[in-house]
Amino acid sequence: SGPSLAVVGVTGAVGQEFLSVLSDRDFPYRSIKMLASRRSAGKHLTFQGRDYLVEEIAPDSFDGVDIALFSAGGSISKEFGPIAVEKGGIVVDNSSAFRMDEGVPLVIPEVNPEAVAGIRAGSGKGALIANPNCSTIICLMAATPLHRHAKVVRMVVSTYQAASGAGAAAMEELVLQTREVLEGKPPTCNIFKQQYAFNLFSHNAPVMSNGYNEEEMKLVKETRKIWNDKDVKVTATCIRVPVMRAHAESVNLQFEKPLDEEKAKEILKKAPGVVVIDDRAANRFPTPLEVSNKDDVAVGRIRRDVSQDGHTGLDIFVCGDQIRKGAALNAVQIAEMLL
Ligand code: 11C
Repeated sequence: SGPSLAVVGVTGAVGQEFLSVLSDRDFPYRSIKMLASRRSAGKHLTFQGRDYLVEEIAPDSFDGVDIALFSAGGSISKEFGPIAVEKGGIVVDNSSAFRMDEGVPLVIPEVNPEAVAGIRAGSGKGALIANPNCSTIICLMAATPLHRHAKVVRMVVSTYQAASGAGAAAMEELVLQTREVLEGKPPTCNIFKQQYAFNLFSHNAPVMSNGYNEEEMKLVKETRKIWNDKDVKVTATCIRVPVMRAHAESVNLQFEKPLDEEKAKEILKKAPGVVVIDDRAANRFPTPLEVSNKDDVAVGRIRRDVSQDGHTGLDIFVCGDQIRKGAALNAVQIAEMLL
């Protein structure tokens, strides 16, 4: 029993993680279709002890599908998302294709679950729901509990983003380059067109006319939509670092009301999906490695911003698994709310 599922982009890094998360959380389903582009169709994969053929995505793939988890890139989402919806399915889309569309909920279950109120799987009424960008999810998991308490008026985000955000091929290239550099060979630069191992660089998303890259503007726009606050001021600088699968973010917050660091720590300790790692004496704070393959986002370096008067400013440092909470886990949590 349970809904009929489809996983679109099942052979990708996020697609594979969808399967792990569905399994880990005992997500109920009566059938599951494994879908991918022509390149990956025809492969076999094992899920929960059963063999599945990966089918090429086509319009009739969505006949009878109640929930479709999409992570196969924006163009596949644009082409097939509306078809799945028309056939009465609910699409939880991990691409940026529909995030800013009016009427499409952009959801982090711990932050704005109310955005999916009234959407039910199996009702025959299709809907699109967007999964936010990974940097936004990880940032807002930590910033929102504080925002609820003292209202954020301005947020400055600096990211240290992992290879996984650019897909499985980027992760493989980081390993390859590291080996090549250590062996004194020129590194293979297919994905980012520059040396990634032992280096870092501005995020690879296209740079826009205002000088921000698209990744940075996603943090600005998605935060406003998720918080339903068009006035919150957000600025961001996004950097790719040679880390495998978890993003780190430095977040500077300015509040409307005072919020001291002890209270902030107390709030974050109680926040669902958040763990506090903040041991000043031992200089122990969150690291990407520590949160890799974990569900929770880790927060530390919780301290008063000495550049702001009174107690209206805080600095925090957040780490979260990009493939899990930044993508697959968040999408599956959304799907759970539809049951
Ligand atoms: C990254 N956040 O880490 C990006 C990748 O809008 O879903 C995902 C882009 C998106 O590079």
